[in-house]
Amino acid sequence: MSKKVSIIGAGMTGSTTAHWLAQREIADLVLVDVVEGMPEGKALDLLEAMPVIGKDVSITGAGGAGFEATAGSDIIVITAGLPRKPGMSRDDLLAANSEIVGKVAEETIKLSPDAIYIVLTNPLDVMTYLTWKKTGLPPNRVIGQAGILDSARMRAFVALALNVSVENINCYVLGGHGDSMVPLTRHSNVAGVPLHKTMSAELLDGIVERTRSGGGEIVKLLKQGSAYYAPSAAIAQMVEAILKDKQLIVPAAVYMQGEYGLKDIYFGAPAQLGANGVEKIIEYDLNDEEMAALKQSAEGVAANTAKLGL
Ligand code: TXD
Repeated sequence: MSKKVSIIGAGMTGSTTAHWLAQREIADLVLVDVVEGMPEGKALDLLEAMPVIGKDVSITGAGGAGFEATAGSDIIVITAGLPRKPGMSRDDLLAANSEIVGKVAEETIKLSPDAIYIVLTNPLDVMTYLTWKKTGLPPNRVIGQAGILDSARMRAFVALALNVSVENINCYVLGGHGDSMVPLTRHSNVAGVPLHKTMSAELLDGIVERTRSGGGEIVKLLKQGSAYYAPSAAIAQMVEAILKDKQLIVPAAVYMQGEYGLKDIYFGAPAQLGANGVEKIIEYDLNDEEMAALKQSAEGVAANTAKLGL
């Protein structure tokens, strides 16, 4: 039986997620949006591309928030909500997006009680927490996407600086998905060589800074909307890890139950993804400075999570 992945929010990240997933031919896809016609149109367009790339995938769209089409999903991806405008922080989106995401979670869980949720909507850590609360699922079945993207940005900048294949570059960005994210330079490496041994401290500092403001750099260039190719590629990697039970370790927003000394927040940490969603949270050996940076990031996430009043 085919697996089913429903993507709620057929905007830039949602439709691009469908694009990456269709190429992988791992699940039938449903695109849902409040806008009428748009998800149907995008789904049909993508479906018509399948003969060209030789993939047999069912792709359907449902406008007017037609959640019935999502019934029986194995994975629900939530990208519904507003993106940032130039000058806005991710946290500025909290009020508007919590209304949207809360409703999406409540409606979809009724139709897919066994689903695993992957959340993208900003402010990411808080929206993932909200989804967990509203669905009532165990925390391993609700995951937020941020860390793969933030780490991929850092990997891309290192690859550019060193002229080395992106495949050789391992970078780990933990913490909240915001300006206080924590790029772990000590744990990052180029084919096993610690990052700081491959470049000057100035160059590395510049890469860390560019990683932290990587989302804003794109928002500023686009002038309308925010990044979508890399974020959606990250979701597709998570979906694949779950559907294929890969036990893939990636940084993701996961529910903290004492790991890194943190509790009752969704927060970016290395997580092993498999058929049950989050199979395990990996704890790195962190020094005092790294722990302090994580703690500071966590305080921001906790303060924002408290605004939900849940
Ligand atoms: O790494 C990350 N976590 C992020 C987060 C990376 C990129 C984008 N990130 C956030 O995802 C971004 O800040 C936004 O909060 C979401 C979605 O970004 P996207 O770029 O896809 O925004 P769009 O193109 O505006 O698409 C959002 C769609 C749009 O088509 C709306 O009509 C729809 O969401 N929408 C809804 N769909 C279904 N149901 C409801 N209620 C609804 N409300 C809006």
